[in-house]
Amino acid sequence: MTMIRRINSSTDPAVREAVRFPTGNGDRVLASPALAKKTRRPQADSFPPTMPLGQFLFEYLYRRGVRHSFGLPGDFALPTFTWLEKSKIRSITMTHEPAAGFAADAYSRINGIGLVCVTYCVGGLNVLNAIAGAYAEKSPVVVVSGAPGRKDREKDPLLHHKVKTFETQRRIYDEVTVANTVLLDEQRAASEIVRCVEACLRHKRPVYIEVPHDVVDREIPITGISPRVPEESDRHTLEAALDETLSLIRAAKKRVILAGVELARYRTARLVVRMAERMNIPIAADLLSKSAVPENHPLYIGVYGGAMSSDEHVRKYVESADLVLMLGTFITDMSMGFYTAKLDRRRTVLATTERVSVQYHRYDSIQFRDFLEALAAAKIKPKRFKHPNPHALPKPLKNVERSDPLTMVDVFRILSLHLDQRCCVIADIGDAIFGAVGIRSARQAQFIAPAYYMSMGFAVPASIGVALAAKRLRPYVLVGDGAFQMTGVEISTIVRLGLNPIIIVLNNDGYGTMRRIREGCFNIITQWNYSKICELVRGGDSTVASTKGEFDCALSRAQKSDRVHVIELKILRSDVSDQLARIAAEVRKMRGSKKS
Ligand SMILES: Cc1ncc(C[n+]2csc(CCOP(=O)(O)OP(=O)(O)O)c2C)c(N)n1
Ligand SMILES: [Mg+2]
Repeated sequence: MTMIRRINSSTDPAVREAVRFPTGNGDRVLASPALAKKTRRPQADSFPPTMPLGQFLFEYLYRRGVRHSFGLPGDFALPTFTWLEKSKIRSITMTHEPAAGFAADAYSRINGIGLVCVTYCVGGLNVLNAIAGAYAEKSPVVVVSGAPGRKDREKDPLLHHKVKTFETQRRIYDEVTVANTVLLDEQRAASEIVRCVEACLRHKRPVYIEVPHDVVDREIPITGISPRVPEESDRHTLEAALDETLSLIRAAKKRVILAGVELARYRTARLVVRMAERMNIPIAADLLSKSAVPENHPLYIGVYGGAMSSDEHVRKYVESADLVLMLGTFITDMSMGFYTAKLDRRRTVLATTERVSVQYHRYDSIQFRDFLEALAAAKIKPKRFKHPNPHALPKPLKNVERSDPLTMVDVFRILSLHLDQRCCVIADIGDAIFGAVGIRSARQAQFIAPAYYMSMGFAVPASIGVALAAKRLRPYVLVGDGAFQMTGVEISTIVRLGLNPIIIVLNNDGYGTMRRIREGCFNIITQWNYSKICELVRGGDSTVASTKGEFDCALSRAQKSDRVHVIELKILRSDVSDQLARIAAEVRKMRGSKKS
């Protein structure tokens, strides 16, 4: 029987670490009092009455926490890039805009806000998919796009990079942003910039700022910076939602918290950990929120996602609980294991920044943080529970198995053995992300993946965003051969910046995930000699591994070095992780296709 009331007194160093950093990657970085103070909403009188537009734009972004920009210039954007260069923000030129978008997305998840700078349409529309992903998964990215000038637009000419009208790009961005603007009016430019940046920070979603090249140098009046008016919960609604939730918690025999991704985005994981500790409630995560709550916390039980759960014990525990507290959770087909999750509304409380639902009752006008704070402060008698998998940590590698061929299951096990709190695992789409559900480190490694939008090509560029946002984290990229062929050349930027991620290419000769669902020639890709990429970009080291021992040695060697490492793993075409095997079977059933 497990009974954990206080963990602060633990003698286990791993547990003490969890107590110090109880809130997932985002919190740790912004929890730095110095940065939090520097990034407070600026006062109106801290700016001169007028400034050149470009100077104000990047100064405001800097004061709101942006330290790096990812992108690629173009003629319409050159004057904007010149202001960026003069600012305190470091500009990182990437090989291709989609990669800039993924890097900025990962950076924003950790830093709390990020920036992409591109040129009109050819750049802006290239980065669109990554920004759509940032919208879907709530990542606060500011997109600044250079654009044709005010004068250029007068007679509606056919100008290079224009698609249909001069409004086309902004209108497309309307679908993937919470605020957008074209800075054609100098009088309103400052207040428009402030409106967009503040919306990005408030909603944790992308915004779009279009900067005509002949306006960016103009002197603009600095207006529109007003102090933040905090949004408040309706007191009576909050009390009613709380009463109903607490009576369910009191009555429940078996309770569990499903910690969601909004806990990381809104820096509120520590409230949920506190609540769990006071009430002695076990915590599960989902794929999108993995690592938001420390995985080495004694109350943590693993990743839940129906058939995609980290193990059957977690699945059974969550599905047999009579109360599931879903806090900050996105209920997506992916995180619910393609509808294999069994959670019915009668036994759930769902609290997000958008709503609080207790069983079938829905409460509006409640601030997420207020609800969590009230729960964390509530008095509830702790209940004993039986930890479903107290020995979930990976088994050490034995000497006798070192020469065995490497399987996907072992990839995640061996990697887990090498991780600690200085590591951030970034998983791309493919078996990299499905298998990563099973990563469990004894020492609180971080985890990032586009686990809802699921766009391939995320991980290698994201490692640049992670490395720049949190210098003390070393990225460990897990990427399939297919996804690597999309954005792997970003290693070129990694080498130029002197960063040192460890990039693990899972080479199973093609689109393994697709093959599991439906076989066809469309799943064939060209076999590359992945380890030669270091020669191409003229930097880093590489290894090829096909046994467990070789992978283990390659990781140790990479960890000792300060350069980027590419480890190519030779995986059998037919081999997949347990999670992918289960999920693919479900999808085949749903879609009626056969695996050959
Ligand atoms: C941008 C994008 N295009 C296509 C897909 C569909 N898709 C999902 S997994 C996958 C195959 C991934 O292949 P690979 O990277 O080799 O990983 P594996 O499945 O072999 O582990 C494809 C094509 C996607 N998710 N994103
Ligand atoms: Mg593959």
